[in-house]
Order: sequence, then structure tokens, then C-alpha cells
Amino acid sequence: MQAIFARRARLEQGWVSDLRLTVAEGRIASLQSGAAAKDGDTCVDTLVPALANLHSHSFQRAMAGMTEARISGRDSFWSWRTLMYRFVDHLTPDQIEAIAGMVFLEMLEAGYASVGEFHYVHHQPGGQAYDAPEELSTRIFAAAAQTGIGLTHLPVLYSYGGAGEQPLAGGQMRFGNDVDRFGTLVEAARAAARTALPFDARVGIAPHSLRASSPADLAEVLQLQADLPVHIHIAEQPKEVEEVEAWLGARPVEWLLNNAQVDAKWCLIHATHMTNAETCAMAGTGAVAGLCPITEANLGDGPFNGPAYLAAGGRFGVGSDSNVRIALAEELRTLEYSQRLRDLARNVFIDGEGSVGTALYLGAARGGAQALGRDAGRIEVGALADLMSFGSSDPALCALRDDQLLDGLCFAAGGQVVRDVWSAGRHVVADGRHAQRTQIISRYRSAVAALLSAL
Ligand code: NGQ
Ligand code: ZN
Repeated sequence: MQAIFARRARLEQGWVSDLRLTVAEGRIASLQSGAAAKDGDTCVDTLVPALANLHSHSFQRAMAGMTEARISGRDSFWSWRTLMYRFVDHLTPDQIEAIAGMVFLEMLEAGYASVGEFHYVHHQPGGQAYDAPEELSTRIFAAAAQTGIGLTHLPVLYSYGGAGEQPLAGGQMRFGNDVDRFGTLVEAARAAARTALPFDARVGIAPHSLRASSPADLAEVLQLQADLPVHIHIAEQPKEVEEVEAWLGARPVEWLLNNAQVDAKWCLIHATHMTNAETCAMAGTGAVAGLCPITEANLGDGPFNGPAYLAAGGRFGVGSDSNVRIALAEELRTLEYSQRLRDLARNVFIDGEGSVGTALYLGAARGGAQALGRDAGRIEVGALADLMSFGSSDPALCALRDDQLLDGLCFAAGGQVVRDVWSAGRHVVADGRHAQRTQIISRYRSAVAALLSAL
């Protein structure tokens, strides 16, 4: 049985001092505050639940910084996507595994304990399946197993090139499956996950978006799903909203809520462009809004409608999506700042009064865990031991009271304050570093060098 001793910790009821926490079989077995440390305990400064990173396309990390030069009169999400598809055309299975390893390492060192990998590159360039259709899923599993991150794998159904059942084209050929072929892939991935990954791993499903699916396919694919997570990209860009409205006669979120049983196992990624009515209706479903603030800023998507959503009781979590940056506090800070810039106001992403950093951090911990189907996001007996420690003696934090520490973490400190991360009890980051950092980075360097020479 491992034990952690924390000078202070944020439990559900609030901050406590001198917490001794034991872990058995990946879960929190006991909690005692006002305790003394025992020999062999891992001693930390400040202990909080670790966040889930609920939305990632790991391969996109390797193109970070390559799409920031202006190439046409007006670059957009769509011109970024054209470049991304070109990049996809060259990735090999080894490269996909090496890049995912790097990304999962960075996520863990940033303070995330788990990731929702929204995985849509399934096939060879041109679209032919690998001998094992789940080949590239197993590459993601290998990266997760090596790093110890808690994986919720989300194989993606991507069947059409655009709204109205347009055919797939170019780089999209590697993504394509019909519902039958997708069902086979999901079954194979689930079987492989059982042997390759620890008990806390999950394999959900992800219809990519309304524009890459059809109403009939969506209804069929949702039958594959029992209680596992369902993720979908939705309403990220105005053009997508217009196209879906012209095709289906309703805005994307409006249409989805009217045509699928959206509930607490769903995660709606982005949900940027919603009317107030859609925002309130979505909040009422219990689904999680999967917000990706850094990527949404980078791609010029727009700000999420936070005030109306939170007032209606909506749940949210954060993801690093394109992985142009992997930085936990920066993700939360960017979310809040997107609201301030739009509203010309301060302290916006909170329902009611109080510490915005606490509302952002603990809200994202809860919502992220829900979206990944992880019994985590809080420090409580029985929950998965997804934990993060940070050092409060950092100059950016040393003047703060306990109830200000998460404000300091979100708005004042750099990522280096993160000291330890446990994922389902696996102590994957100690002293700010992952044990396999050096090997994972050198493998990544070789993989991207090979990829660049092929581009
Ligand atoms: C994705 N990215 O799945 O990576 C998409 C682009 C698409 C974002 N939506 C691909 N940010 O939309 O087809
Ligand atoms: Zn995405």
C-alpha cells in the first residue's frame, strides 16, 4: 500500500492540513487530515485532484509551430486543416506511437493524469486498412502504457468529407469507415485494450462531427455504446453551423439535442457557436462541454458562451486538442481570458461569487473525469487516485492563502510548480519529471526528423 503525506490538500469540503492518503489498487483507500507522516510516505506540499485532458489529437503535436505563417489573403481554420491533412498523409505507425509518447509525457509533466485521445487516423495513406484494422489504436495504447497516463481511447467514425454526405477526399482517406467497418474496429480495439492497458483504461466512441457523419449512421453507431463515453466535435466554426443548418434544417447543437439522447456520458467538443437557447438546453442534458481554449484561440474559433452555460448548471472540462501547447494552467487561464476579452469584464467563468481559479480547476477536474468515464476528479475515498502536487513555496505562490492557491496556480504561476502526478495510483511524475523522459524525447526527435524528410 502506498501512502502520500501532503502539507495541505483540497478535499471536497475544502482545504485541510497534514493529510495522509493511502492508495490501494489504484484507488484512494483512506484519508486522514491532521495526521503525521510515516516512514516511506511520499511527502508533498499541496495536493489536488489531477485533471483529465479530455480532448487530444496527439499526432498534431508534431506540426505545432508549422502553421503560424500567413499563406493566403486570410488564413482560417479551413486553411489550417488543409495543411494538417497534408501532414497526415505521411505519418507512419512508428511515428504515430513516438509522437503520442511525447505528448503523453508532456501532459503528465503538465499535471494531467489522463487523456481522451480522439483518434481518427485509422488507415494507410490512401485509405487501405492495415492488416489489423486496430493497428494505429494499438500504437496509442503502447504510448499510454509506456508513460502510464490514464487513457480513454475514442476511435472516431469519420465517413464523409463534409456536410450532406460529401465523399471523403485527399488526406481524409486515412480516416474513413462506414458503420460496419467501424464496429469491427471498435471491437478489436476493445479486445486489444484489455491486454495492453491497466484497469482504468476505457474505449468509448466518437462520431467525428455532424459534417463527417449522417443522421442514419449516427443513430446506428450509437447502438454500439452502452455506458461508455461518446464524444463529438460540434459548432466550432460559423461555416459548419451554416452548412449543417442548410442541410438538416437546424443548428448543430439544436439538431443533436433533438435527434440523439444526449446525456451525462456525452462530451460535446467546442460547442462554441450556440444560441442562448442551445446553451441552456445543452447544460440541462448533463453532458460535458469539452473546451479547448488554447486551440480554439489558435484556430480562431471564438469564445465559449460561459456565463449562460454556467448559470444553467452546465458541466465542462478542458482539452489540449491540437496540442500546439500542452500547459494545464494556461488552458484554464485562456478560457477565463477569452470571456474577459469578450465581455470587457473580470472574473467571469464562475457561477456566483468566489475564487475563479478554484471554480475553473475543480470544475474541470469533475467534468473532465466524467467525460472520460473515470471515477476521479475529486479527492475522496473510493475514487481513482488521480492526483497532482504542486509547490506553494514558488515565488508566484508563496504569498497566497490556501483559498487563493488555485487562483495563483491558474493566473500567476508557471507550469514548473507541478511536482508529482499519480494516474490511478501510478506515480508517473516525481520532482517534476517523468522517469522515461530522456528516452521518450530522443525517440520523438528521431521520429519527427524522419517525418520531415518525407514531407
Ligand atoms: C480534427 N480539428 O479532428 O482534428 C479537427 C479537424 C476536421 C478541429 N476541429 C479535422 N479543431 O474537422 O475534419
Ligand atoms: Zn478536435
